[in-house]
Amino acid sequence: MPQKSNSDGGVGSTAELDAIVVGAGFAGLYMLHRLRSMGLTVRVFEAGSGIGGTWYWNRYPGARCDVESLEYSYQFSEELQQEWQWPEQYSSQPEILRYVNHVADRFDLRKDVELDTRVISAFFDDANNCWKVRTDRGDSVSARYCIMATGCLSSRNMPDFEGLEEFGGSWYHTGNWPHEEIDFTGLRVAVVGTGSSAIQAIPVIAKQAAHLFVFQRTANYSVPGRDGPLDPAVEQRVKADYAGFRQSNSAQPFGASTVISDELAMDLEPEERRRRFQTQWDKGGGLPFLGSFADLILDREANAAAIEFIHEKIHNLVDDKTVADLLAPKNTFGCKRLCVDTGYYQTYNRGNVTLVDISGAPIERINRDGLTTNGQDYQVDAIVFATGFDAMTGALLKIDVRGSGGVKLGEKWADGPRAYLGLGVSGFPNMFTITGPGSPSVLTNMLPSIEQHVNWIAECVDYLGENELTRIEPLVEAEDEWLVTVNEVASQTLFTSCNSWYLGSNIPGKPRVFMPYIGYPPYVEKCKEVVANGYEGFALSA
Ligand code: N01
Repeated sequence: MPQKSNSDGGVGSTAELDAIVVGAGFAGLYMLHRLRSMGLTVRVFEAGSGIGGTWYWNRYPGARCDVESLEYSYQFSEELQQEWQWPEQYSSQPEILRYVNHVADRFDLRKDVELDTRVISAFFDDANNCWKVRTDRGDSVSARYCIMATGCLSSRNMPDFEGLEEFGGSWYHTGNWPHEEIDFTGLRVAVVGTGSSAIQAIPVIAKQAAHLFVFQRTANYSVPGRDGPLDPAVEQRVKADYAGFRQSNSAQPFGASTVISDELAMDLEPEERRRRFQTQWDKGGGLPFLGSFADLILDREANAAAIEFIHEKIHNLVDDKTVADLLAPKNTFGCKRLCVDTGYYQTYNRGNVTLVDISGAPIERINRDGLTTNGQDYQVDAIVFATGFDAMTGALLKIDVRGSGGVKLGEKWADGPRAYLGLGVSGFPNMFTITGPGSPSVLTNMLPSIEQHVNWIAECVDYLGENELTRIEPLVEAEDEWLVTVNEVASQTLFTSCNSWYLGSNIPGKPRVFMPYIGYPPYVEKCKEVVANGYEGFALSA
């Protein structure tokens, strides 16, 4: 029965709930916690059979986070961050999933999460200023606010390979890995793709498989992760002033503790520059290497110096020169997400691993026994597709989202996403997107970015309730200006110089638009400014 909400967020609402949250990953769960603490009624719909989002689905062998554990964690509860003990410097997928489940129990979140329930449509009801949401299990619920916590890398990219249905073996996608242990022992295995997921999985699968064929279309840059146990002294130091640690991280360009050098690469003598790269390489991790100099993704010469260093490393690590040449990427360093690995390049020295170059000849077809490329057949028992995601917009556009006047989000975004600050979309009142396109999201440590968005949205909802306002949406002009800003900043970098999922160019037919905003601290300032100026750029009404 629809109830008249009596909570702050639902003044005068005929909606059943104050808010619906789509997705129970890190973003959705914290959103639930925040809104519920404000006394609002909230329901979370989650397509998976468990919570955790990315870390629920991506259970492939070797899956691990490339941001340090002490930072890739919630900061909203001092008790939580003091209590939790991370065993490793960089957490493995099972450990992160254990953590997020602990958080759900500790804050009693599960009772408002409906698992195994996919939202199929969300329509804005202009007359009542609320959202009507339908799910694949037949729920039909209305709420004042619809908050999309659908994730940036959650809609899998499964290319339409001809003949896949004929394949006689088993096949997997890294982003939808089975929950039971998959044992490749004694099998001939194909891995398609050489992005971050593949680069983590390949060394593990190679140790089990009778033979592993890696189908590489574009070589990727990877630096060693150098995972290890978390140093108790580091943990103690951070925990002694966790708030201070978080505060200083938020001032860094990626919102992570890595300090980005303010020196320019070409200001150093070649030997000195090399020593710096070597130090960061030895330290391990993607951000430390990217932060070797201030201008690696800004200046061509600096970029070329990083390329030269990594190429040399690949040639030192890989015995066969032809294989090393193929593994050495040709594109701009850092314009695709830098990968982090544990023994990736060395894996190609194993007798049971073959690199198959498909840069000039795509996979032609899949048949009962395996794959064919360049006229050659590769017989395999299993195929692992590590082919990535329809990033940042894919999950949202899978839902039939219709705003004011029935406008479809898919139509509004036909030429690429348009959103104000990655938080809201004009024409889609009372809808918020957590780490949506136009926000720094994927170019930062996701956890603080998620918390910053959730806090902003919660405070906004509180403000609307306090002021008896029932409707908020970005102004078209503000949204347009923000899009210009996002593009201007990106065009000053080398990010746009190669095809990447940041640009949507990994998905056939997707408009080529640089989606994230580069620069965490200025972005956070901008969000604060918008609030200080009475939600500047948004239209608010009762
Ligand atoms: O996906 P990707 P991912 N035929 O898009 C290839 C995060 N992440 O899942 O480059 C043949 O990077 C494609 O080739 P090409 C991280 O942000 C983080 O690996 O398009 N090949 C590419 O090699 C990361 O960036 C962590 O030419 C095809 C690969 O598949 C993001 O998730 C770990 C093909 C896809 O690589 C996505 O990573 C894992 C086709 N038809 C992921 N289609 C950590 O924190 C695609 N490919 C460490």
